[in-house]
Amino acid sequence: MKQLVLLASLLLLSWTTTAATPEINIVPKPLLVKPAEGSFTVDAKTTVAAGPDKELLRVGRLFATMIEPVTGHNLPVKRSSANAAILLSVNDDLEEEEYRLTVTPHDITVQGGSPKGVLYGLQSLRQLIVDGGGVVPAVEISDKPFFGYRGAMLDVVRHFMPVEDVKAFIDIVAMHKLNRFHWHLTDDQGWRIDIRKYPDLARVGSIRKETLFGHLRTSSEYDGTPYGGYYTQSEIREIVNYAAERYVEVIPEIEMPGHALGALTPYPWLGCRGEGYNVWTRWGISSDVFCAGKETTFEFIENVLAEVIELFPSKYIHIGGDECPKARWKACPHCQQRMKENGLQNEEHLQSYFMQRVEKWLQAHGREIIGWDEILQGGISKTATVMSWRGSKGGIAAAKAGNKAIMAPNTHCYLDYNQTAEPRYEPLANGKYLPVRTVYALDPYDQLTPSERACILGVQANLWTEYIPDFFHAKHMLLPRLAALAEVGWACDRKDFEDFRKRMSHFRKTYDAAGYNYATYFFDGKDE
Ligand code: TNX
Repeated sequence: MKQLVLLASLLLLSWTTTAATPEINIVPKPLLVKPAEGSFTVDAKTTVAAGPDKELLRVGRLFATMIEPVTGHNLPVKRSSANAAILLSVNDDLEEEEYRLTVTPHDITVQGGSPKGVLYGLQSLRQLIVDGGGVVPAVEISDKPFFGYRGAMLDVVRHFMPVEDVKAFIDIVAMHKLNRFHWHLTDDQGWRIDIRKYPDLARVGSIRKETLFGHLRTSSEYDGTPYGGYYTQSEIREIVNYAAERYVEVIPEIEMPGHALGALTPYPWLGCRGEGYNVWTRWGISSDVFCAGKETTFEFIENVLAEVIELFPSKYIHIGGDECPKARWKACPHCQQRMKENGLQNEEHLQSYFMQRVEKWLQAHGREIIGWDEILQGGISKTATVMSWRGSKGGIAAAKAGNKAIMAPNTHCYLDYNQTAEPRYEPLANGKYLPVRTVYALDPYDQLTPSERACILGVQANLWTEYIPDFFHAKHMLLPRLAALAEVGWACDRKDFEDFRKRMSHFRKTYDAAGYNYATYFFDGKDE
């Protein structure tokens, strides 16, 4: 009996000690978390020591501004300091994006395989600081991402986002430990990047006469107000730098051969009919596309891309390839002639010719292409990377063919879709239903053998903005679903939805501290 009582009290003791250990709640879920005794308080007296590395000094300063809402002032960041409490360093034994975060009652050390890894460690620390109001539980964390490509796309065509908003989007991307910003810059509803050789792209192609009011399926009302906006080359450089400082690579998308009215309107010779184009005022898919027969089209595209690669140092350039109706090509003598000369059996093969020709040009200039999954139709080169959007099947087919693929299926990654099953309580959105749970459930390796899995570079969330008029609303669509996608990308091997739900109730405090507008359906249990 005595023994039993002893056992019971021992059990109780161990239960109470575990219960007393403060929880470590970080999104995306870290690889290893080892709680320890005690805590460290970050306050106005805390200093950061970054060592001799200039880059770490910069990362330290970035961190200081991120936690300002909690500390109330910008923590001093120094090379070394006797009373430094947060110590940053690069540890060459770690992988580039890997980090180790150790909190003891005396200090906090953040080691990364590179300054990028250190920043990821600091993003985790930021969450702990916010969650505890400055009191950080002692802990040892070892963490690294599952996928190398973790992206988010922003469509600035359907609705234009000013430079400051694009920067805020990049901050959000970095906060979620994502590392790619796919920037959708051209489409039927506008051309948003200044190209020096073709000034009318920005001057004329960026403006539409008016915009559809309401939903595409039910409305034929227009707002009667001209709408436009574009980025100058110096603004583009500023944004690319801003992203690079947060270890986010910007991948520009220049759409072709479809979604091209932004270019055809100022330069009608780019289309098969050669006249009668207007920057679109509706959403959807226009049947007017780049003419694939005329040499002048390719000359134009190469000249545009020559300026694009000057502005964007990214390894990949996205060249679209989606939703290209073939009606104009069927009726175009130039396109038909091109098909005959090149032995192309049908218009799908002509599209394939188009994409492969542009890919070759980019390759000759040291870049690789990404295209939407339609680039599989009519044949694809070995070197193209497929972005799967019409479900996962395009990505699966690409991986089975040995092509690299990025999973961004609309079934899981389209953050323009509704967030609840009751759209009437939500602002106007696309209409399809995509709650946090479904984003979280994405399995990027679905139906793939271990060797095919190596072709999956990672995942991406897409924010199309037909129904997103401004960045305030964009945040409502992004957050918290982007966190679910981030966990798929970072912690695919350790997903657990109920655990995610619990951690999110803490992570939302970091959204609050940053002043972000986010959707609350998921937190209130109202999204399913
Ligand atoms: C499909 S995804 C599109 C976009 C739309 C989106 C709306 C893709 C490659 N094309 O042009 O904005 O659906 O959800």
